[in-house]
Amino acid sequence: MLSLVLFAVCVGLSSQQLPHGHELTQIVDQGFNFIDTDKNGILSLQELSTIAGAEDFDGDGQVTFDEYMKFTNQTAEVARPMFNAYDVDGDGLLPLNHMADYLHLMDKNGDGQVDLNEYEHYQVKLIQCVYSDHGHGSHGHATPCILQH
Ligand SMILES: [Ca+2]
Ligand SMILES: [Ca+2]
Ligand SMILES: [Ca+2]
Repeated sequence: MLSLVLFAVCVGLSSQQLPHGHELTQIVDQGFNFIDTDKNGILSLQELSTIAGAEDFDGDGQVTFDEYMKFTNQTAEVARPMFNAYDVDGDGLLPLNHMADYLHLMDKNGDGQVDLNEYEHYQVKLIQCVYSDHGHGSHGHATPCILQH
């Protein structure tokens, strides 16, 4: 089970057209700055958990697709591929208690925190995977974009 942090990334995506290069990096950086509430250039588990909790509007400990769309303020077309990438078991729910696992995925050097380079590396690859699959005949969870390091 991955998680929910990336939703912040979707904030910069206004259509299904995939930004790339510098433009994509800028969007990813915006997501990083959004999550990094104390602005120390590092994402802690607490910061990731805070953002994930903000998506859970009804406070039931899980983020549904409707909650995800509401948080990212995106259309279903844009939000769905990214939501599906997080929802690896396909039950339509993203539990909030998997943030540590998610941090671990991005934390390449294993210091328990995510710096900008680690975040950029993971998010750019994820976005490219998610949106390059979209519209090419894959349905739902046929091609989950789960990145290991
Ligand atoms: Ca921070
Ligand atoms: Ca919820
Ligand atoms: Ca790290």
